[in-house]
Amino acid sequence: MRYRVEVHVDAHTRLKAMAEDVLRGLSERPRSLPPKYFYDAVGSRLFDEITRLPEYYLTRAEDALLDTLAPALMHTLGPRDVVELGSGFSLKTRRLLDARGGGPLRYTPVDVDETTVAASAERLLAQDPGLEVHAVVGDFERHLVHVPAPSGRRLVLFLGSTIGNLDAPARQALLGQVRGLLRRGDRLLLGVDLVKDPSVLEAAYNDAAGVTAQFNRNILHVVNRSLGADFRPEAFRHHAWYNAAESRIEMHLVPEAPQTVRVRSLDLTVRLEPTESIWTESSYKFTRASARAMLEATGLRLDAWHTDGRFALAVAAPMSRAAARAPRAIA
Ligand code: SAH
Ligand code: AVI
Repeated sequence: MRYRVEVHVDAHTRLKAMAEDVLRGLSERPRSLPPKYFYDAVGSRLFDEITRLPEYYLTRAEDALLDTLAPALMHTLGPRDVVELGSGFSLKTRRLLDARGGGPLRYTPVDVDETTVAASAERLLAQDPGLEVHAVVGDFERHLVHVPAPSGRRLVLFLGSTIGNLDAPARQALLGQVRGLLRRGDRLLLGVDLVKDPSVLEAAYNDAAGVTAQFNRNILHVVNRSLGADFRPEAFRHHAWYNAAESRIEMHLVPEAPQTVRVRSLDLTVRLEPTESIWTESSYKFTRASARAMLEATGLRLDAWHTDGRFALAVAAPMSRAAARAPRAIA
């Protein structure tokens, strides 16, 4: 059997988790919603559109880096087991899979959006006779324990700067789990967006065609549909700005006028004022030093750093237990 899918987010569990997250996020100040709820079928399609926008350089930059790096990486590492977190449409993954030059390989995409995972698996299997797909539909922060035992040398992919959508404690927790998926000789390939001129960063999240604004408002459509809320998404303004002190783009939804929102499933009523936004996403930007420190804090060694000056692909290896405990020499 070449295709297997395990779904770890049945509708009931997903709704329960979303209810808890939304209740917490809307009750706290600043109000917030977790970005993983952008990605229903519409949100995934809008993100795909974002990746082709002239202002959103991230995907093109990473794709070009992968194009250059893939043959040497796949040849040197020779993986037989590829796990990808937040795989989405697995478009860039093709570059890596193709570069192995055939041969058996098991691909394990892990993503919350089942529709996208299934469509991507079908496409990859049709194109690649040597491939076996064992998909895990779930939350990569909670369900990595369900990634099957390695079928050979493993390469874990975490592309697209999705690591940047997590704050520092969540990044550390997730990379710690990724470290647990790796054995000696295995590698992590991590895509990170770099700190740069704020005008370039802000343009990437404020495109002229307004697709990012639609993507941002989609989270309110998801909450309306899933939890019986009555947000009026069109009455919110998209606001994305670069917070240089925290090295992150912050994406917010600002009510144009006071709005009272009822969330039926939570028995919750919230009064939103134009002075208070809903914080929907952070997109952290890195330097080589900050990426290296982040990796080392979880027992991963920065092995190689490929960059075009805007985006970077970090190749990381698991440190031995002794090296992970030893104090780091100053570089
Ligand atoms: N890797 C692709 C897609 C990036 S978009 C690329 O580089 O273009 C981010 C992807 O991560 C989406 O497919 C979304 O569904 C998934 N995602 C976001 N949060 C997630 C979570 N907590 N668990 C699993 N998947 C998640
Ligand atoms: C998926 N993630 C890395 C994107 C980002 O750039 O933070 C999501 C996104 N948000 C707005 N535009 C794209």
